[in-house]
This record gives sequence, C-alpha cells and structure tokens, in this order.
Amino acid sequence: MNVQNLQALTLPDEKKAWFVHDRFGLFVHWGLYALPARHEWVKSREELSDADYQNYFDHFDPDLYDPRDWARRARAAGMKYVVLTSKHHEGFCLWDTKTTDYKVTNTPYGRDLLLPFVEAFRAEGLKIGFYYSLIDWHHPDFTIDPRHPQRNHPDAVKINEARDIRRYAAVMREQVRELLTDFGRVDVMWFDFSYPQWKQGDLVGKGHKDWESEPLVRLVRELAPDTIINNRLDLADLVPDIVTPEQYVPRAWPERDGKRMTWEACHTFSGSWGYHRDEDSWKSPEQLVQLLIGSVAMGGNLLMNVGPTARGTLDHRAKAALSAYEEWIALHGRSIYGCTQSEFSAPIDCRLTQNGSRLYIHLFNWPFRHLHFDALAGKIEYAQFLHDGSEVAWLKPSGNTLWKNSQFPVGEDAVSFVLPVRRPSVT
Ligand code: JFZ
Repeated sequence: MNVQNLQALTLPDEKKAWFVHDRFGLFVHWGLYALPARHEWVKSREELSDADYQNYFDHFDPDLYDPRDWARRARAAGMKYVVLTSKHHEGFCLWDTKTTDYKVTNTPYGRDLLLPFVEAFRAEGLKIGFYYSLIDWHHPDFTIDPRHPQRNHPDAVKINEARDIRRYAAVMREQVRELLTDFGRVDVMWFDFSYPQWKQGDLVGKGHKDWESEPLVRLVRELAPDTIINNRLDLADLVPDIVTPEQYVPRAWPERDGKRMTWEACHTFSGSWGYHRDEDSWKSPEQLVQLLIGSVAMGGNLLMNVGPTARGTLDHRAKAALSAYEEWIALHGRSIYGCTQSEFSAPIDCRLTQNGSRLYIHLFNWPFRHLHFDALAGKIEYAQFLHDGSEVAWLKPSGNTLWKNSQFPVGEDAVSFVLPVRRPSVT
C-alpha cells in the first residue's frame, strides 16, 4: 500500500464543514429483516438458510411506504442528513441494481425504494448518505466466515473452495458505482464493517484484502470527490474522514496521532438497528436528548437510528422518539448546530456546548437553585434560558455585586446561576 498516495484520499476539513456544523442525522436500517422483526442479524443469529430467509423476500411488500412522511418527521426532529441502508448484511438491495436479482424490484413490492427516498429527503433539505454493507450473507462468492449464517454447515470449508471473494469485491465496486451514479449527489458513504480478528476453526474474518478496500475508496473518490467516507474498511494507513463510535458516547474526543478526529456516534432508539417488534428497551425522551447533547459536548455528531416496519411505516414508539427531538430542538437548536466542545470544563451533572463566545450549559439533573461555575467569573455578559429567553440571574462575586434572588452567599471566586426551582426543560 502506498501510504503517501493514501493520504491524498482523506477529505480536507473544509469539505467536512457542513457535517461538523449540522451535528445531527437520521440513520435508517430497513431491509427484509423488518419482517421477522427480531434484529437485523436474525439470519446469522438463528443460522437461517437462504431457503428459510426466502420467506421474507417473498413477502416483502411495504404498501404504506411514504418516504415524504419520514423525511418531514426527520426534518422536524432537527436532523440535517440521513443515512439509509442501501444493502445490509443480508445482501438485499433496496434499489434496482444490475448486479443481482436479490433486489426490491423482484419482491411483491416490485418497485425501487431508493430513489423516492432520496428525493423525499432532499426535498426536506437533508443531505444524503448510503450505508453499504461489506458483508453479504446472500452472495454466492461471499465466503463463509465466523459470523456467517452457515458457519456451522458441515461442509463450510469445502463450500468456500468454490467461492471467490475477488469476484465479490468486483461486484461491490459495481454496486457502489451504481449508488454513486444513479441517485444524484451522495454526501456520505458509510461502509460496514471489517473483522479480520474473528476466527472459528478454519474460518477467518474479513478485512481490507477481502473487500479490496483501497480500490473501493479510490472508486468513491473518483465518482464522488466530496463524499465523506467512514472508517470501517480496515485501512490502517488511511486517515478516515470520520470515525464512528457505536452505541456509546466517547469519554474523550477521539484522536489519531495527537490530532482530533471528526466523529459521529451512532445510536439506536431501542437496541437493535432493524425494526424489533418486541424489544422493550426504548430510550426515554430525556436519554435521547442527552445523547445528542453529550455527543456535541464531546465535539461529535449523532446519527440516530430508526428501523421502519415491514409495511413501510414508523411505528408509534419511533414516532414518539422523533417527536421528543422535535419538541426539544425547536427551542434548543442553537445549542447544537455550529456548536462544539467548550473550552471550559463542565460543572457536575452538566454538559457544555459552545459556539464562539456563546456558551450553552445543559443541566442533566434538576432541581438546582445554584449552579457554581467558578471559571466563568467576570466573563458573563448576560445569561438566559433557551426555552423561553428568560433571564437567568447570576451573582458577581465581588465589587459591584449583583445579589439577585439569592438567599445563599457564594464564595469570593465563584459565579453562581440562580435558577428557578421548577424545571423549565432539560437545558
Ligand atoms: C454494525 C452492524 O453489524 C449492525 O447491524 C448495524 O448496522 C451497525 C450500525 O453496524 O454493527 C457493528 C459493527 C462493528 C462491531 C459491532 C457491531 N464491532 O466491530 O464490534
């Protein structure tokens, strides 16, 4: 691998400025796994054969699919970009690809899902990203590996002898070429994922050699020079455009060689990514809002996932989760867009976001009457709540002291916000 050449493949910061500014995106995991509705890994988890899984293909008919409704809800929730699974690990393509028959147009639904999706979200002003699975549990040249549904097939090793991962890598390039050619501008390519360390007997996991990651990235750059590419291609020498921590908020800003990376955490509403009917681990409105704040407070983005149903709808819990963001973002969007980690460190139970000289203090716990924030002494020009613009009285520690609403003395160096005792909102 030519490291010098690889460096030229990393997007310069100015091409990622929109992404860093916008902060909040919608992830959509949709595919045949919406039918079993018990996790998008169901084929692997339950070691289902292609014949078992064919049921879902034969009954795929999302008759209520209305991407304009999804797009309106996403925009209202404050999301500025969307990333859709064009193909997940099951190998099913949501568009009318020429590379395989395993595609939406051959199901009872019979029509392309991708172009209407892209058009609907663009119409609402969102940028477009495609998730594309490197893993493909349906393709006949995808060798059986330690997470493949047929990993325990007695002839797995023998079956692999007839498979040629090089042919699969070529198919992937064709699929990616279609995605970057037939749907207008694509702002993000989200590849998923590599696992060279996984082993089971003679079966080994897959990495950059299997995907032919370098030519794949070069192809994306050639077709879409401004597209953000994520970091799951196992290309150790390439500085990725973004890193993608999954289902946690990093404890520190992710770095590489001492340099801060552009990053995006992805999270689920309920635990699994695909629609899961019986999952009862849905996050509360407060948790959802705190995930967004927590990401921006650590200098990153949030890509929040929804798994639409087999009929093409968002179920009531997903709608409620989006509404929670809608309600909050309408009043607090200023503390998210264009904001990043603050130069100050946060008081206990708080998160800080900052946009130039504007500091946003997010209180994760309530009630407080006083919030002590020593580092701000002498620095506050004016303080207000975001939800209603009402003044927050604050106490200057010395000299011309303004003792407003306070019953408690504060230390000489401390700055305290005196806050209403009734909770106004999360921020
Ligand atoms: C992957 C997918 O398998 C999953 O279905 C979903 O699409 C998510 C966004 O991405 O999940 C991963 C990827 C990598 C690891 C774990 C889960 N990993 O490296 O441990």
